[in-house]
Amino acid sequence: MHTTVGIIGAGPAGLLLARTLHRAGVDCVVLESRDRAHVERRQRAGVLEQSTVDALRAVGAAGRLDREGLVHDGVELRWEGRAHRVDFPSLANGRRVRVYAQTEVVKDLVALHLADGAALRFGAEARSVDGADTGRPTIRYTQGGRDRTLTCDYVVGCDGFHGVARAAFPEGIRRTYARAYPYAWLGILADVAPSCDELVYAHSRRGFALHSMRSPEVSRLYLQVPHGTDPADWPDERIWDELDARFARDGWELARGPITSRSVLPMRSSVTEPMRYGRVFLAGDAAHIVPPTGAKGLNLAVADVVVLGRALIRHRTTGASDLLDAYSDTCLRRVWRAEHFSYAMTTMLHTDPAGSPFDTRLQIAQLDRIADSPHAAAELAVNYTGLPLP
Ligand code: FAS
Ligand code: PHB
Repeated sequence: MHTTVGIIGAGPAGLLLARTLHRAGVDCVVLESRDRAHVERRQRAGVLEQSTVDALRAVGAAGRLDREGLVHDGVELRWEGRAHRVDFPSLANGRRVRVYAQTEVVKDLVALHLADGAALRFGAEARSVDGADTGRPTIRYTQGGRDRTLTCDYVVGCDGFHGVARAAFPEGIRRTYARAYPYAWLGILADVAPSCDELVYAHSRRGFALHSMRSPEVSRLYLQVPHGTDPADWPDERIWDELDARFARDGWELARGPITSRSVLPMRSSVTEPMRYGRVFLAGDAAHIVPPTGAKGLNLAVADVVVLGRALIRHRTTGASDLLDAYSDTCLRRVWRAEHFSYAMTTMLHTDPAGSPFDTRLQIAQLDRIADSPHAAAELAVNYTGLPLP
């Protein structure tokens, strides 16, 4: 079988790219190793930048998002008994964010793509990408117990951190920059109304905590835990007691409710350069990973495929390859900005087990600075709400 663009992975990156190309009449096939139910229920990100909302609107995939998404004009920081709200519109040229779960973005894109009769194959696991430096890169995959091949004009690896597309780049070409963090996140979903109208990021000497939400009835919360934590060691009572301690603030109470899901998420930063080799491209988590403290992961994936979709369509319709040739450099500038912001938010708010009291005082000084200086607060607001797309 042959297609113009072979896409590996039906996460936000692969699905948005496929919908963009399909609507422009560019033939593409998406190969997804898991089944539809798994892909649609995988709990991940929750905050969409304005640019992400605009990108989903541009492909007709923002109907439910516009109806159900929660518009947020700020976030609250808490530390040492202090609380400070960072206002987005006044500090970031009117920009704001939308709270709408990644699971819902994926459901919306899958439904639209299947309704269009587009080629989206579940249970199709890519094993390798060969011929990246030829005019006919080939994806070898298995589906229904059979080995198959898909020859392409271009291949885009949207297959996440553990995908296979990166391996198509020769060792001598691929450079990976990475940092691991000495902690992880325990994330929960709870059937209880959020105890705050906007997200609360809490620094505490016991560790970081984040209060987010999914709807007026469902809360999404995270707490910093040691590497290798087993979620089974954290029964509901222990989770709520620890969150209480970390969010503690006079006159504020954390509502409790049944926890319906819990999972541990490792924290890492990673960038693979370049994001293109020959006719194989990387987009989203396949190319870069950020710790979720800055709510950048999903939004970076969207930004990559907006740039790549524009470049592929231009090449197919005019023959010009200028945007394709600039893809990697164009995306990496934004990726590294987001990597730094995510690193800065993470190290400012988390308690390093090997850290000293001096480190804690530096974190408190950083947080005090954001509360006291509109310039420091604006830097956070501009990065959190996202830079305009290239
Ligand atoms: P994804 O990883 O979403 O999608 C890759 C797809 O490729 C998957 O469906 C996978 O099944 C498929 N695949 C992999 N190998 C394949 C193969 N060989 N053949 C075929 N298919 C293959 N970001 C935030 O901003 N906030 C958060 O709170 C947050 N929480 C996260 C929690 C977890 C557990 C993880 C892993 C990530 C989290 N992220 C968060 C980041 C996350 O949102 C990613 O940035 C986002 O999913 C990136 O989208 P994609 O690049 O499409 O990759
Ligand atoms: C979420 O709602 O899942 C979420 C929000 C903000 C973050 C990370 C996760 O920084």
